[in-house]
Amino acid sequence: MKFGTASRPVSGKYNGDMYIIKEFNHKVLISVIDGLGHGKRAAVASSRCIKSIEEHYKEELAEILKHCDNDIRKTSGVVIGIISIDIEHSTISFAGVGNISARLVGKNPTHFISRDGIVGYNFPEIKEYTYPYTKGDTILMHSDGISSGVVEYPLLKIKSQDVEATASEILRLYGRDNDDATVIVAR
Ligand SMILES: [Mn+2]
Repeated sequence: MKFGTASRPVSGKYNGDMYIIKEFNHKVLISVIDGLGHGKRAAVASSRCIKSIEEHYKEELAEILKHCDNDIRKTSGVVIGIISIDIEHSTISFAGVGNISARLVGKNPTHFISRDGIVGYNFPEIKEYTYPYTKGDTILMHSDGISSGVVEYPLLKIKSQDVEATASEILRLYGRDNDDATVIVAR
């Protein structure tokens, strides 16, 4: 798979938005994390969550999220979305807590659904959704620093344009000027 990523803080040097991508055993894990608020506190929460995922990324999505929740209890918390693609079995799974948007653009378009809550503070029961994944389907994942107007971004570009170009363009066109913002495009 190819991955296009774009991320920037609202201001200053600390970005509360972070992401992680892991490829292993014919699987791909993609996660976007948004630390509550912004600045250093948000960045500390997100980076501890990344560390937790680094230690547990081969586990089930619900387990990964539970580890994050346990490991970042002393921080201000994060919202998170995680996608797992199983290349061998042609499936895509999603689990999320809070406001991270994840869409599958392709043969069977899907907008994944997150549970309300905050990882590290108010952790909900996790629900994992699994759908078919066809080679060439594109995943668009972003934090709420990207405005909802992004639904008007042309599907044709999401499906066929270079993933790096798409991620940069979406951040430039739809990045809100009052929040950290992150976009991942994967195909
Ligand atoms: Mn945000």
